[in-house]
Amino acid sequence: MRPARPLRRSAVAAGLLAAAVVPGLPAAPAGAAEATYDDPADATASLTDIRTVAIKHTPAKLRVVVGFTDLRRRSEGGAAGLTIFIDTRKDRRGADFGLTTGLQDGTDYQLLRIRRGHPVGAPLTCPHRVRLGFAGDRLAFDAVRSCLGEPGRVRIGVKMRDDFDPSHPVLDWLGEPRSWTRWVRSS
Ligand SMILES: [Ca+2]
Ligand SMILES: [Ca+2]
Repeated sequence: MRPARPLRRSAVAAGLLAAAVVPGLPAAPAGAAEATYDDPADATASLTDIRTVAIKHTPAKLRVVVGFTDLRRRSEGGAAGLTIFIDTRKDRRGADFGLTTGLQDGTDYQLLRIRRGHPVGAPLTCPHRVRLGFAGDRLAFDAVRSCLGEPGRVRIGVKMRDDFDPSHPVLDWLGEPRSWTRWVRSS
């Protein structure tokens, strides 16, 4: 998978503005290192409809946890996959990194640099991993912060594509298509 087109530097979508900050954490954007977002059941043709996304940005690493309607080890049809776009630099338009992964057991995944909407160079080998939790319908992506150039703040976009029926792929974004979360600062 690769980004289909250059990512625009869009404002946070209305759906994301309504998202809730994790209870018990400071609600103010400045200094907050953790944020969660709900996404509606708006891609019900796919079991991997995106329902929640949680971001945790610490001095050590970035963690993104994506929750789905029903994450299963195997698909009876075509495969589904996920792209997490990671924006780390405001002075470069759009995403600076992208994580692509399948959503079935034993899948491969790749973390790539992105410039002007396109992957560049070989997959990164710095410490990062994707774990699929089928019991909890969750995907967890972790990357050490040095993988991403030690960014002071990050924002992400999340896109799911389900090719269960390849003639009718199902797409689901967190929020509006090509939208971003707010910036999440490292503590
Ligand atoms: Ca959804
Ligand atoms: Ca950028």
